[in-house]
Amino acid sequence: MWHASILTLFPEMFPGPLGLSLAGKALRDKIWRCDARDIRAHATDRHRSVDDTPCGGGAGMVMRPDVVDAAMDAALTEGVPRPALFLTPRGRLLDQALVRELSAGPGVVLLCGRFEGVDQRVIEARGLREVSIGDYVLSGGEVAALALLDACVRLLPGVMGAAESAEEESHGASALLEYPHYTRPVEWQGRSVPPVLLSGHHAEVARWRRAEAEKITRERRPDLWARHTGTETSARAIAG
Ligand code: 6GU
Repeated sequence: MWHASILTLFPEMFPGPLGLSLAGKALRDKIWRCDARDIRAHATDRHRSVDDTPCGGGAGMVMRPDVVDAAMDAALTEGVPRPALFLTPRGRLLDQALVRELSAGPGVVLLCGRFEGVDQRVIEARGLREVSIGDYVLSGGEVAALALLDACVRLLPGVMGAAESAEEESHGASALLEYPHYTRPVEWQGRSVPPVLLSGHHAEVARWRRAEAEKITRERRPDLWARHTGTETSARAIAG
């Protein structure tokens, strides 16, 4: 069973929305396990403190290395060794390549930061991989952890349908953005479904979708487009 341990000051936030829908079904099917742990359970003083003022001064509070380390120890004694990640806006951006790597392994231990941060020494001592889910600031790592877990769980064997899995595989690291989708009614509020989609010509439909996916990727994500064209070029070179 893929095993997620989450170290947080708000364990009630898990599994949260992941207890519903696809991930919730997978939880009930014992495809994965969601083990939320309260960092505060590892506090040692009579005030149960998990944070302290920053050395050097400044605003906010910093999570104590000894408390975080004890929480990590407790999580890692369960089952097989797993990669430990610290969710922070200063981390490396999460992408589908890292999601695939984590999903293919035994699970993850996720440290959710609150306050201004976590003492640098425990990040280094534990070799925590620092990961961010995007260039904006959340009030804590919990919502980011939920996003990461959702992305990993949907790739676990038995979670998605075979069709979606095959689709995922074919995209590889050089995904284009999706082409636009349409369904009935064919005419709605004066807007029509593009006629090619009603033509029954499968090859033309595929060509149209490809062109639309390329157009939207070029317009919205020049970074993805550059990576895509680069990969296409090297794939052709390898194929000779
Ligand atoms: Cl991982 N944490 C926080 N607090 N904010 C974020 C984030 C993580 N990723 C993007 N914004």
